[in-house]
Amino acid sequence: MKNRRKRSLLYFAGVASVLIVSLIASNAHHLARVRKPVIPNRGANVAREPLTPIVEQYAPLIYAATERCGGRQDIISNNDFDGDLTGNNNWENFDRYELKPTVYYAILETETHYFISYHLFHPRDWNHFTVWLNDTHENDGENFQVVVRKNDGRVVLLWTQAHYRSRVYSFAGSGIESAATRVTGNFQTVDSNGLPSESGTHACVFVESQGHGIYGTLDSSSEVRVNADGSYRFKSGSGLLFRPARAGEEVKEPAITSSGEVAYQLDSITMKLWPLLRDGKLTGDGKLLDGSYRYRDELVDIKEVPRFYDANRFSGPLRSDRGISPFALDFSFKRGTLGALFFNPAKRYAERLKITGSWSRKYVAYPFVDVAIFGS
Ligand SMILES: [Ca+2]
Ligand SMILES: [Ca+2]
Ligand SMILES: [Ca+2]
Repeated sequence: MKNRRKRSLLYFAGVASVLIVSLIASNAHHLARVRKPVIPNRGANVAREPLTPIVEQYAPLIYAATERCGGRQDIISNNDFDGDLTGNNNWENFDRYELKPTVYYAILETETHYFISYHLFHPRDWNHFTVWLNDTHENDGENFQVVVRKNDGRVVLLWTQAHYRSRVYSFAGSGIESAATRVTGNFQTVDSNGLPSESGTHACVFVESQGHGIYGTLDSSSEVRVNADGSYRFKSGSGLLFRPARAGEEVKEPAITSSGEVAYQLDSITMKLWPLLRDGKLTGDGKLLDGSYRYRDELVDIKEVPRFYDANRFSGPLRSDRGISPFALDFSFKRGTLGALFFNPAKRYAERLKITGSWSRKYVAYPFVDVAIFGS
């Protein structure tokens, strides 16, 4: 009897030791400072489109909190940094290739407004300490969008996405008020000199470290403060300001991730990713994106609106595909309306918010009509 109890105790002590050792082993890499790799970024050149100059004029300032040790994982990157549009090798290739700070965009124009969708990609959603559950995942994506009033050039709305939820920011005089969706509050813009200004064209957003949720810089969840003189301070003391690259300026991964300004490049989703989605080459296991819902309204019928990046690294009971895709824009993540803010924002905002003043639903040169392959 005594021997059996002793054997049980030894058995449980052994199991506990194995668990503790493997927990330590699986977290050991978090202790190491993540260094910039030597293999150059393998991404394709950026694509431009006729309205790219408008996108450049309104290019956002991105205040990204970074972790002092693992800050490289908080750098926004092109999603083909390893030379392919395959999602499920990005966790592994993260350590091998340089990242190239990139902001993806898609722009739609109506008779009265511009709608500019932005997408930020990180190869890893990460955490300091993992317990083998869904606290980290391969590939991470989040979106935000600005709405510009054409008659005076003002940015009248900022919409941001954080962890499958979203927020709307606007101001008195924008003609945009709460209705079915609540307006969270005001947002910040800066002028071409980097100074906060109501008429500034560059919206300011804050991006979290690790989970990479996006908020307006005036939101209560923002961990950066942008001052009247354009200076800024991160709550944690560690962060990067990603700003649009100047003409001829080289865009490259920063060697230091705890402070400083980093130039980013702009790349067109409409020119680069949309043709692949339209032709069925972008979604499914082994491709870049996955987990699609259909979106259709009176304007467009998209059979596949991918919700996630494709991935194969374990991230919990809901499978490994994670990180929001560049097309998955809406106020919720629900089937039926997901994609509405990407493909038909003029209609979607008018459904969810109280909008007064001139607001056209008629697009100029709508680029997503060529969807014959998806029509049924
Ligand atoms: Ca890849
Ligand atoms: Ca993988
Ligand atoms: Ca998949």
